[in-house]
Amino acid sequence: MRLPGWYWLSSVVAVLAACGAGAEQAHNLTEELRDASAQAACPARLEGRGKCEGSQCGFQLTLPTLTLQLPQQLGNMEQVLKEVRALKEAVDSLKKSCQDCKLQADDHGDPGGDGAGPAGDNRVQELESQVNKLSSELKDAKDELQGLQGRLETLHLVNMNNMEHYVDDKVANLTFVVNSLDGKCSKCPGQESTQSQPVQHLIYKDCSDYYMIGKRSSETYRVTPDHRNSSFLVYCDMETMGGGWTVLQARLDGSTNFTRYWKDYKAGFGNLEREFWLGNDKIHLLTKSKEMILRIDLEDFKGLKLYALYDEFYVANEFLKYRLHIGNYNGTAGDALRFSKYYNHDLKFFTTPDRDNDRYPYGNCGLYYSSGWWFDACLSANLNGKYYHQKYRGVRNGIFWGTWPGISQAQPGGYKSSFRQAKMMIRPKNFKP
Ligand SMILES: *[C@@H]1O[C@H](CO)[C@@H](O)[C@H](O)[C@H]1NC(C)=O
Ligand SMILES: *[C@@H]1O[C@H](CO)[C@@H](O)[C@H](O)[C@H]1NC(C)=O
Ligand SMILES: *[C@@H]1O[C@H](CO)[C@@H](O)[C@H](O)[C@H]1NC(C)=O
Ligand SMILES: *[C@@H]1O[C@H](CO)[C@@H](O)[C@H](O)[C@H]1NC(C)=O
Ligand SMILES: *[C@@H]1O[C@H](CO)[C@@H](O)[C@H](O)[C@H]1NC(C)=O
Ligand SMILES: [Ca+2]
Repeated sequence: MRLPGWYWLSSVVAVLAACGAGAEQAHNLTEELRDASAQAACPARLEGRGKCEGSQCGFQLTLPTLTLQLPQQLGNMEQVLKEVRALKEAVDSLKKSCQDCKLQADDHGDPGGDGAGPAGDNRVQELESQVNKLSSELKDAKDELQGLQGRLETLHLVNMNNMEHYVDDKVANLTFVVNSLDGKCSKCPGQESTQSQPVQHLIYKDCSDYYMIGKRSSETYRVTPDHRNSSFLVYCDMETMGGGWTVLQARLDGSTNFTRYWKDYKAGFGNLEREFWLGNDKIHLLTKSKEMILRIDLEDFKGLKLYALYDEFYVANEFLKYRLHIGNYNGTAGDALRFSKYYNHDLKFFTTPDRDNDRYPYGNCGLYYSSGWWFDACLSANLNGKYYHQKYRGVRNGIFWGTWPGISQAQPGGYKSSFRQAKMMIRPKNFKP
């Protein structure tokens, strides 16, 4: 009997060979950077210097009259290096578990096992050498850049984002391969349960992944919900109801203007530590990557705090105008997103003052209510309304939650109540704190 794992392994290594081309292509960043779309904005070139021998491969930075600004990007390289080192450890442990596996197979005198075992072993070694190579090249590149920094600090630099995306992508790809290999390889036939030891998560898709590795402080973390896209920072709430929440939106003092255009809501705006909208593209990626629940926390100026929980939450992509999907409601604040037959934000498109996708035929709800939101015709909730520091009169364009105590008794021309705080955050449905 042959070990099915080894067969599988060989196809994975084929994939790896392509991405291991990563290790080779890293020699030739020139090519990668040329491909990148942002290249037009990047007059500088980073290229392999001469022939690359073994893992020693220098980088040369060619600068016309330009721009350098390294520190932040160097920080990112540091991060990548760390990830590559962690990958290397994962490969080491994989290698070990595969060896153990092979010994075990030999013990059982598996007749068909000969050849397959050692071949698999070689492939893990190959994997290891690819990781080593990538790691040392990254280190060279980093040293080189650090060396340059002194000389170039008066200049303004290079759009390093291309390189960052490129490297991120390679690391994500390697990680994916290592993680999948682990699932197959660490299980020896006949010894499924005792042997397997999950490889440490190397890609954090959202805040719950940070929670799982023991992070308990509420602050910003870098997440990669989809390894084909670049990673980005999010604010994690590690305290509310068990923690692990990725915050999508926060209002607390009116410091950020939420009357914004489509492109702003798409990319996100504000300050992650204070008030912000994370951005519709990011929200889409986060909610696509795992099944999420939504929690909304609200507080009024009397100090009343209530919440709403939706057991599903998904935001479609831009092509589908970031259409909202919410599940069943639970909580204390009332189901204002699905208020009635006539006011229902579920399954509505996103509307901004410059992009009318709402159900109101005579005008743009986003323009009238000064915000970007999944307007119906028009609203029973709007957490992106204006921040009023006290009750106000006129158009109800403040932060609004239609099921809030007392709100329905308000007179049409009278005062409207306002909110001190609002927050929207998500967490995987299957998360158990
Ligand atoms: C890894 O990269 C290779 C080549 O770039 C690609 O063909 C492959 O699909 C990638 N694998 C994953 C899991 O993205
Ligand atoms: C890198 O890519 C460029 C452009 O495709 C090519 O001309 C050059 O020969 C490559 N260099 C190496 C070392 O492969
Ligand atoms: C917010 O931005 C909008 C659009 O640019 C502008 O009209 C409005 O005056 C701003 N509000 C505040 C309070 O700055
Ligand atoms: C993810 O990639 C797609 C396609 O390249 C792009 O349109 C989108 O803006 C990216 N999202 C983020 C959050 O970077
Ligand atoms: C709502 O949440 C509470 C507290 O978590 C739980 O006890 C209750 O069963 C939930 N109700 C529904 C309808 O899911
Ligand atoms: Ca309309």
